[in-house]
Amino acid sequence: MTITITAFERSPDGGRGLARDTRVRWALEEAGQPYEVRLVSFGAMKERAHLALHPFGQIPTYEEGDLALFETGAIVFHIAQRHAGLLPDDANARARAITWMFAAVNTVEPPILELVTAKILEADKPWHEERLPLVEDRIRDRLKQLSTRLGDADWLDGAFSAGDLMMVSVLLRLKSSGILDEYPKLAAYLARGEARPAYQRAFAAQLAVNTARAS
Ligand SMILES: N[C@@H](CCC(=O)N[C@@H](CS)C(=O)NCC(=O)O)C(=O)O
Repeated sequence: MTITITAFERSPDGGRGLARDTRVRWALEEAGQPYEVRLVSFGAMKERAHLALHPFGQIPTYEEGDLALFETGAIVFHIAQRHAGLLPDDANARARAITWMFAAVNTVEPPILELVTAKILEADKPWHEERLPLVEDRIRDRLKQLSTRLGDADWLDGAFSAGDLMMVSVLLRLKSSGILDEYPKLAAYLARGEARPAYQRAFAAQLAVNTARAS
């Protein structure tokens, strides 16, 4: 059955791989599943046809036969459940990998998104300079804890899993901030994720869309 995902017609990041279709592409690449991409403009995302797929008018979405999904956590989980390579067979290890998926989107991603909001949407506010360090410190709290748990391991719980895929995807947004460099174990973890051939293919695919649009 054909899998179709949606992605930005033109990503605001210009192809740095930060738009969330990249994590879905990555999961599909890890699972060895071919997929098609329907590009949507910001306008089209808010129109009825797309809202039927995604109630919040965002990307990515995932369609496979009668099934339509939104939310990258749910999409990656669905892919990981249906195909080998992203979740361990052992029931307890599988539950722990799923826990890391939730931790990525529910505990680590929120303060990182706050930083994006602070930098992009609040830069002109009189309290911006005062607020920024507070937001950054909240991220540091999480990174310190995450780094301690990771320790010297390659991945969060044994072999690479969908939990790592989501966590690396979330941390990628910090790359340009310099904050990650304060946590060398996490910087190395991120680099390991980025070095995976499946990630490389996913990144190249989204970059091709964005550079084709730009030229
Ligand atoms: N929690 C959602 C977030 C989706 C999301 O924020 N998508 C962004 C692109 S990465 C988007 O479509 N932004 C445009 C908008 O909100 O209008 C998920 O993980 O899928």
